[in-house]
Amino acid sequence: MARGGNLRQVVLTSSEEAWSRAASELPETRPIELSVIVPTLNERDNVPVLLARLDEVLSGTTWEVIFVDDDSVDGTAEAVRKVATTDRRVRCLQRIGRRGLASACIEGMLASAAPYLAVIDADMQHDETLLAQMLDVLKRDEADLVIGSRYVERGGVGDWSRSRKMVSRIAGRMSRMVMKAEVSDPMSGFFMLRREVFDGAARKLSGIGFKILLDILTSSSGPVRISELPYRFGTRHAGESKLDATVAWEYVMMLLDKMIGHIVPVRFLVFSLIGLLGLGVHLAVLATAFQGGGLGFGLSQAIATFVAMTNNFVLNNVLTYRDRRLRGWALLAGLLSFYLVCSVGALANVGIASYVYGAQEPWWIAGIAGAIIGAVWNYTVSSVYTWRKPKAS
Ligand SMILES: Nc1nc2c(ncn2[C@@H]2O[C@H](COP(=O)(O)OP(=O)(O)OP(=O)(O)O)[C@@H](O)[C@H]2O)c(=O)[nH]1
Ligand SMILES: [Mg+2]
Repeated sequence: MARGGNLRQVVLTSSEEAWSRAASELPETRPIELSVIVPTLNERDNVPVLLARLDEVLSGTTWEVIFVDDDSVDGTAEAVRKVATTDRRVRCLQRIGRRGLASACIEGMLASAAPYLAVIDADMQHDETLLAQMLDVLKRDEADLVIGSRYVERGGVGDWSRSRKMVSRIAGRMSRMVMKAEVSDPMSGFFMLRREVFDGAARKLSGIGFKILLDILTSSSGPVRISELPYRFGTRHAGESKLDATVAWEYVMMLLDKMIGHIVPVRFLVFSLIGLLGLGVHLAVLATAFQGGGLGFGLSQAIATFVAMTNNFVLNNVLTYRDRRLRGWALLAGLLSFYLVCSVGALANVGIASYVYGAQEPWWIAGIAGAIIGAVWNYTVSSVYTWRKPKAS
């Protein structure tokens, strides 16, 4: 990894030199030193406040801010673009039909050319006055990544409830399963790093969920020198929290992805586990309808199949594909396509199992082979047709 507090050395070809000369005659000539990436979801009223604060604390450097907005319904993107028409330092990257804090930060960083990158929330809970100090640490080459930490001396989590403190502590302990470096606040959403650190990690990032720093720390390609600066997590300025129970679930998915993602895609694993659960649901409904309800076997089996498929669809929509979650009419269309996909999957399952059984293999090997082929088919095809292009809510 390239080191040094100064900008990277770039060798220019003659045509690039001509371009660079032409660019230097434009009114905005100083190269950007720092890109501040701000993920946003319904943060319209926080935009002007954050901009004013960044303007104040970053006066000593050339900076830009990239808001990565997931098509907020409150007009956050419009508010950013309004300022951007007169202030070149402000940019909006609007994602349609996408969700996810971590992936938003990744795409914001990829959209930047600056040698230093910072990530900060839009709601003023992070202490933006730390940004200049973070930049100094990097420029003095004392570290490659600086974390705004709530868990070092003089840091703090503010007025969190006891349950939130406990969840945060448990999540911090769980992070040790995938992270070797000793970092007191790997769950922080407030940090600054050299672009080389990000570039080295970019292709290995899982991009799932809320915890982009942990994702970067566990994906880095070489040793990263880390510094932690204390800050007290503040109270949200305007708007509402986006934390909900599924954030915890996404965290588990991210950890699983880090641990076994190189062997089997974590989405496939979750999809298969839901499939297994679906089998249980199927048998329970079959038993109730056939034995308890006295319906004919064919009808009971058909009812059980529909209930199990519907159950699997709902769970996959909420858990496996939270980032592409279908809502409204798209939910209905998705359900119908899922029925279709699974019906073909069932045919493939039975066909393969019969073929393997016919080839003199034991019945259970034939059964497992059919189930695996069916699961792979259902997963692959539903990821293309059912959860491919969700509508943003
Ligand atoms: N682009 C994008 N931004 C998001 C998404 N979810 C949350 N954010 C933004 O990420 C930042 C952190 O989200 P918050 O809801 O404030 O989460 P938090 O600070 O951990 O929790 P609170 O203390 O309850 O505010 C905010 O700027 C949100 O607008 C998302 O799915 N996409
Ligand atoms: Mg917040």
